[in-house]
Amino acid sequence: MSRTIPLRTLASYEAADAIKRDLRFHLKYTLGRLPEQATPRELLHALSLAVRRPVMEAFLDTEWRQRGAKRVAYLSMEFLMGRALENNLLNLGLREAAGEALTEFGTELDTLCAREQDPALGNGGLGRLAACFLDSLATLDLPATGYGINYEYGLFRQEIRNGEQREHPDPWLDASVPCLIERPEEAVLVPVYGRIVEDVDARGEYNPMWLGWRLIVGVPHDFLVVGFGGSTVNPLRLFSARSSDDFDMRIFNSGDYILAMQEKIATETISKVLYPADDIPAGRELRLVQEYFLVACAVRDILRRFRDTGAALDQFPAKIAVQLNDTHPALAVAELMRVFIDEEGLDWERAWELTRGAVAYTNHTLLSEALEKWPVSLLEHVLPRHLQLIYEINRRFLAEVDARWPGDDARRYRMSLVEEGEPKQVRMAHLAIVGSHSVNGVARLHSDLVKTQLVPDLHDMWPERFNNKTNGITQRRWLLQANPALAQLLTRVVGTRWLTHLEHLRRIERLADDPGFQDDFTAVKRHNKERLARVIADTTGVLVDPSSLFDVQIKRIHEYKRQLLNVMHVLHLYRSIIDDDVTLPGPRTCIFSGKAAPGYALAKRIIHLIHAVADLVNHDPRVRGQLKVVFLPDYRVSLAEQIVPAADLSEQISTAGKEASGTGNMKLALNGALTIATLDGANVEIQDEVGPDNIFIFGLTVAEVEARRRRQDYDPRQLYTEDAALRRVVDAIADDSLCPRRPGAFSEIAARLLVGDEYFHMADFHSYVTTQDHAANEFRRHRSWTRKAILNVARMGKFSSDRTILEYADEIWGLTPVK
Ligand code: 26Q
Repeated sequence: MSRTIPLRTLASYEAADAIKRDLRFHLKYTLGRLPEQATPRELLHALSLAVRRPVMEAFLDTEWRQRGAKRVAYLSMEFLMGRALENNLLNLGLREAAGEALTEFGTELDTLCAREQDPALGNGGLGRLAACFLDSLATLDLPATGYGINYEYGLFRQEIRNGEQREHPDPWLDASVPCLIERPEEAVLVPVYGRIVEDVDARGEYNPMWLGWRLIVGVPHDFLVVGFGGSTVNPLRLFSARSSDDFDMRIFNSGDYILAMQEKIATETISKVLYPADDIPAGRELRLVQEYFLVACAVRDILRRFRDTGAALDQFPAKIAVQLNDTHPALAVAELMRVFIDEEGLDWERAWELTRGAVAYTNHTLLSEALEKWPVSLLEHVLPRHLQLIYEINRRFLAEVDARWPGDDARRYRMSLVEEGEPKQVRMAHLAIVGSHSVNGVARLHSDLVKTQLVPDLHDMWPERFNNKTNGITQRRWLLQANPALAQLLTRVVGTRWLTHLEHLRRIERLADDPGFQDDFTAVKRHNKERLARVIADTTGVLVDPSSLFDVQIKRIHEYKRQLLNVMHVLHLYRSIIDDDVTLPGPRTCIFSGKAAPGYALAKRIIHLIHAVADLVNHDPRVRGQLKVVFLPDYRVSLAEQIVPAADLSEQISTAGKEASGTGNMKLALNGALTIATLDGANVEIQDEVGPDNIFIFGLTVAEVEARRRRQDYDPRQLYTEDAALRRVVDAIADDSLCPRRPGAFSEIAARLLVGDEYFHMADFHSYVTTQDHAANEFRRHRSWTRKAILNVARMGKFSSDRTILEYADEIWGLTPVK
């Protein structure tokens, strides 16, 4: 007879009691409710407040311990944190205790946690990476502050109406957010606009004055990031833009009340909304002001902290590492120079040494259209002094280029920070690279392409600056929190060490063929698929079969990510069933989720197309349940947490050379999905880790894509003519049968495929279909599939963001843990 093991320690009973006590306290004295009358929303609020006690204790203790230690400032326009409460409970080891404390309120912890709104202060991969990094930094006891903007409106909410995306505002601050602590005492002042008056100082040295600026107040709000184990709690410092009362009073006093109010509103607009595009940078003045606002607030906060330590200014790079999450905060280079020169009175060489010594830059994209450039005229209008400094940085830089390659005007032209043309623009990636001591890509392949394709001239000049840091994800959120059933199974077999040492999961390799373990693993997957099937039924009304192959593509909608190739495959399966009487190896459920940038018309068309195909396939009785297509609206972190654990097949099918890394690929594989992928981004390294037998690779390689582009002989129409299956699919998109009431709705999509097909859908179609067919057959060999899935989980150790962060800390930041 097996005896139940007493899992709960005395400490956990005490913890439950403490939470219960604080929960009652906050219900009564913060929210004014008797426990019996509390609504679920109030309970959630009170529980979040109760959890603040241990969080604050650890935070204050962390600040004390970290004083004087070197710190990284992680500057990012986006942080996609996801829900905080459950994550904090798990990292504090209080999840059980909180569940226990809630029993007397007749509520389940899960239901309560599910009511929390996602803070969606990011678009996608880049923002979520920043959030995983903060989790790892705190878990590894590394001193770090995240710096970002406290957008009043996060990424828009997506609604689907008649198959099309509609955007709605996401006023996440409407509900009181107990995870944010306002710090009005630490507000900073930021000047923008105005003009430069040339002048000389008492010693006769050039001393320009920046006059007539408008003043913005940056009010910090700390979002506390609890590391696993709860000993280190680091701040994510988010700034809200407020107008300066002192400043506005001058206008109020001059009698123009309306003008004063207008100025106030304009200022507060700066932190109003996150730009919802992650492709073509909107060259909008408001975005530039947002970027500068972040940089200026962060730099002031960094320097205030630095001065508090009493260290001399030449210690700056020894005490501070500034990491730029893409070029969005690249103005930090100019801002640091401005502060060092104009405010601290350093000479240029010294200021440059301190700046370059501290700053490092991460690149996240190779798409040339996605590289940030700002018109010189706009910079001059918004940041006149910074433009002067950028010109001086460029003058000195080009002098170095001339010295190294005399007379090579073409090179000089390519390398300049300023792109000649109409309009003249500043290349932010060049500014970031010239002003940094480290430049990294986010996967091995990507980092190589940064060197050879994106900025080969800069790499020629400073090869030692360039390095790779392959992305990672935190297993605490993406396995422990998202997939409790699998987490429990793994812990039963190998213990809890994987929570901080993901490579420890290697130990389940020996069980990959063990029938008992396989059955448990299968039961977990089944459980997660049933859970997702309920979500699908509730949100879309479509009933799906949990024993079908769950084929999942979840990410932003983009041409280069090729959701369209996936849809083409679905149409191919459908037509084969209907026209050719084909029977699939087994039923398949194709699951899509993702948002399109509101201004990206073609991406929105693709969402519409997915819905049209879903409508067709799901309602045709001839399909006999072999194929279902669903689109889950409003993709966000909390929805990903429900989809990822239930996936069998992970779609990572970007055109080779376009996806910098991808991180969804890692989340899905860690949760036991097999990957169907091109050799792009981190997929290459995932294959290295799991082995070629445990992943489905297809399609053109980077070299093959490049060869076709170079030869300029890619002819999608020829493929259309020669391949009957492909022709049938393209015709189905083109011929209006999918949109009888909206003739022509998809004709542009078909036209793109036939003319140009920039992302090589047509070229990869055949290889993709063949590989999908292979995957479907493999899925029916249940034992062998499960073995592969287990090996995927076992071999994801490299893709923990803990590993990534340790590399950044050792090789870029020179940071050591403070325990
Ligand atoms: C820039 C200027 C103006 C407005 C918007 C933007 C903007 C905003 C967001 C440009 C790009 C982004 C986001 C990019 C992004 O998410 N890139 C992804 O980064 C991930 C983390 O490194 C990678 O895994 C993905 O491959 C990459 O696409």
